[in-house]
Amino acid sequence: MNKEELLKKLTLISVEGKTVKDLYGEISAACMEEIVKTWDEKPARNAYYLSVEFLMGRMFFNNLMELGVLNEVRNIFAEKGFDLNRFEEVEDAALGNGGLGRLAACYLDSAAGTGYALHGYGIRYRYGLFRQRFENGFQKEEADDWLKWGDPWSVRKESEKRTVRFADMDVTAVPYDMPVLGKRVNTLRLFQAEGSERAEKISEYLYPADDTEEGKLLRIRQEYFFSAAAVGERIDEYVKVYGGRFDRFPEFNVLQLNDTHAVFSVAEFLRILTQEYKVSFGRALQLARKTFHYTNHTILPEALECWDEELVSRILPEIAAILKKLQVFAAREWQKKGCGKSEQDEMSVLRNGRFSMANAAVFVAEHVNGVAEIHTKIIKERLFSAAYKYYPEKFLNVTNGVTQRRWLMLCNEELSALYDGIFGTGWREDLSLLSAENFLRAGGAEQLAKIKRAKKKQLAEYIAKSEGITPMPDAIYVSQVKRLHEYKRQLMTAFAILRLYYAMKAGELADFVPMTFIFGAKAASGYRRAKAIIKYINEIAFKINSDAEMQGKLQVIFVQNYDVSYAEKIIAGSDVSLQVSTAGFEASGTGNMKLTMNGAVTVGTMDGANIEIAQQTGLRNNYIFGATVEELARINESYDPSEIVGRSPEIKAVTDTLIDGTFSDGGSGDFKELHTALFQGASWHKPDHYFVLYDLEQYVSALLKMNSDYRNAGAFARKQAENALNSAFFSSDRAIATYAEKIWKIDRAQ
Ligand code: 26Q
Repeated sequence: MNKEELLKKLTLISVEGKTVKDLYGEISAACMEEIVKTWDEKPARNAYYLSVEFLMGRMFFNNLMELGVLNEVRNIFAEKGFDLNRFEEVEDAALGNGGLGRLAACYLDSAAGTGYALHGYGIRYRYGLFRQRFENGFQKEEADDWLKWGDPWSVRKESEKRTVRFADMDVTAVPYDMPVLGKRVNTLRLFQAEGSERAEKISEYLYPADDTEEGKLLRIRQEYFFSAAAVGERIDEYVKVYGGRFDRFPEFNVLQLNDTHAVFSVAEFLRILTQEYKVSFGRALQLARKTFHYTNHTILPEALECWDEELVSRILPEIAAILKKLQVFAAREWQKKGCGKSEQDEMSVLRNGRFSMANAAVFVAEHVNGVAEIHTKIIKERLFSAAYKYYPEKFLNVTNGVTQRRWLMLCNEELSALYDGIFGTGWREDLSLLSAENFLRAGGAEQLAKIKRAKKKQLAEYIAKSEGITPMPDAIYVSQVKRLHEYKRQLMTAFAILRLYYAMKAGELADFVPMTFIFGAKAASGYRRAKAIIKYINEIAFKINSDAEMQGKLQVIFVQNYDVSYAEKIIAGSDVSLQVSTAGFEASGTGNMKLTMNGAVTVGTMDGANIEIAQQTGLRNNYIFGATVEELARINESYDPSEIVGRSPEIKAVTDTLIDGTFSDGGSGDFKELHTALFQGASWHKPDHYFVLYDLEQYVSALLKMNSDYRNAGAFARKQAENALNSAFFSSDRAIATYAEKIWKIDRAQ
């Protein structure tokens, strides 16, 4: 890339009479012109990340940073009287729901950043994840019209479009390529569905749920659409060079399935080889088993995809037939291995008229991985225990990671500059060069505390501007930012806040350091209890924030439309990270890593990657509480939440607010429903399925311990420093290097 050339070009752009959108388009286009010249040739062996979601976030600042021109361009336009931060109005492309989609984006970033040829395949949704507004405390959803800003960072490849066939229609898949910048320039290829009004529907909306409550034909169409386009393209490219013998296909193509959402690509691969190239089913399967790898991201039963055979047969009869045949082949293999009947049932691809996409993936994939140590243990011992027994060599753990380029260098320039001063700039490419010891010796803790104050101030200003409420300047900023889900237990945080509130009203907690709780979360539009929890927290926020006695003491803010760009601000400006899922439910979490990287201490449970975070950064620097997986397994049968409220008038007072009229749910009955779920059970779950009340007391104690530790500013800064400086393991550079070495067997470009 010719940096001088680019800067010259940018200098020539005039700002007179132009809108933010005009300038955004022009500057981006000028950068793209340079980028496409350097778009790398692919090496022989490439890995492909097949994901129905890529939550890329705003590309502008990231790409300018990667091009090494961000500061110069800032200055060039500042001189012209235009503040580049105006581009903060530009909406992100939110083509993902949450963790899984953002992980895909971090992985593309790290692969390009460290020089691995990893490319993405996905869907170019016309509308991304809905934009969230609160109306009287209720979540309202609005379409995310991200294209109104144009799409200057991708290139439509008209000549590379292809046809995807369904029984009832043909659909054209038109690729849009987005360069992913780093040491290499890789490609994220998103397919847009075209050809007819019905066809276009396929890529119109991202499914706004992170579970599958409503199994839908449209979802199957989406999954097959991009899976078939991707695999069809890989096969065509191969055949062009090597012809119709597929022996060497796995040598050049590594296909990583981001959860089961792309498992149709396996069936499509088998279909093309057997039907179009007359390869035998057995041989095609052998090849598939050297090509595909599967990552599991959830053990929630409602999120494990099972599709009705009838449904799949209706629109994809050949694919249904292939999946059935897969079941027959698998059963034959299991028979040979001597698997018992119940084991075979547990592993079956087709059972009771439903295809299990996870079992298909596990059977075919060469590798199956979980995303944190505890999660991998759970999939080995519980979710896929039979498969683990017969195919132990397939299973491995790759703990998730996050890219320090976006989640440190971009969102926390101040901390990054401090690191440069102490360590030189090498840490930017190798986070493990950070040393807590050297940092502390250089007086880093005090500096970090100063930076944290600055980032809190920036965050407070941003929240004030966006939400119309100003966070207290000297409070502890305590954040819980993630999708709204019962297992993530935002409701438990709400109860904990109420406990603190009532205690203070009763004149207790004299030494309490002021706290501002910051929530960010979207609820799936059809997930009633999740929406009720949002309303409940907003009611609590309203009550506490308007209570004169709480001024300067306690504050609750639920930000609207939490997205990647908002995350960048909250993550840099938080003192405390809340990671309080029910043990065994959060596969990994990645927000926990981002917050740790920015020096927040964790108040959290022994779940997902929290466990590894505590190991890496030290138990003494965090506040780990609550029941472990083992403990929950032990008490599960006998657990009775009403016993807890019977014992504790404080907890009773708090849960009663769901039904005693303290807060209004607008007459919807939603709060009552939350209460019912806690004490009677709901959705075929036992009472308090997520052990909210079981862990509540310990949660409050952990918060109070943290609060009292905060009084010792020096010691607390040291904790924050040890968290930030020991977070290298959670770089997605490490995760990608592990995938590359253990699963993909690909090398870094020299
Ligand atoms: C499936 C079928 C139909 C409609 C929607 C879905 C669907 C969509 C999204 C199912 C699941 C998801 C997303 C799951 C997810 O984000 N899981 C998270 O993955 C992260 C990255 O590994 C982990 O850190 C989180 O712990 C995990 O919850």
